[in-house]
Amino acid sequence: GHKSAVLWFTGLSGSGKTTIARRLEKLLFERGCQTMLLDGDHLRHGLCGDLGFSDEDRSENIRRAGEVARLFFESGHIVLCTFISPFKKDREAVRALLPAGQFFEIAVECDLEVCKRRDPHGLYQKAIKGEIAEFTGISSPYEAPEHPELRVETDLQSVDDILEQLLTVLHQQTIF
Ligand code: GGZ
Repeated sequence: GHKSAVLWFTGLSGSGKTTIARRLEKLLFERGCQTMLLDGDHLRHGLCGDLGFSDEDRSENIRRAGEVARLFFESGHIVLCTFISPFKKDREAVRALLPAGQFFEIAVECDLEVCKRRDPHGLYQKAIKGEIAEFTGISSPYEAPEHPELRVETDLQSVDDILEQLLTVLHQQTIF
């Protein structure tokens, strides 16, 4: 068995949140853990399909995501959440829903220039041309975490390296 936990990955578009979370989920699954991956891109097609990218809509997006995370947490899952979640106050509100020691804010750091170069969906290019308004890092703010449980640097570390770091933190907190 294992304890439930929420791992909250925050970072810019293209920073690698989804890539890391998918790899970690696979690893945890292989070790018999019950996991749930909540991804910004996915929720925005369903539960949060009515929301855009204004500051208010992003806050509401994170509020709903946090409530869903809590439900899966209560049912015993290790919940992996990948949302840009650019505002400190919104991330703190999610943190407040969960017990200390079982909530992990993970700062997925990556130089903005590297994110722009990766540009997996061509969104940065569009944002720079002004075709997408309020794009995080270009025309909308990102507030980096000050005291995350873990910081990873995807432009400097390998994914394997980061996975090892994540597993160490989960072990230290006796999640599994
Ligand atoms: C930021 C945007 C925007 C704007 C569309 N700003 O990298 P992606 O493409 O696949 O994932 C991003 C996703 C961000 O949704 P979140 O729910 O994580 O955002 S937030 O936490 O701020 O509510 C990006 C895409 O949506 N996308 N327009 N203007 N990202």
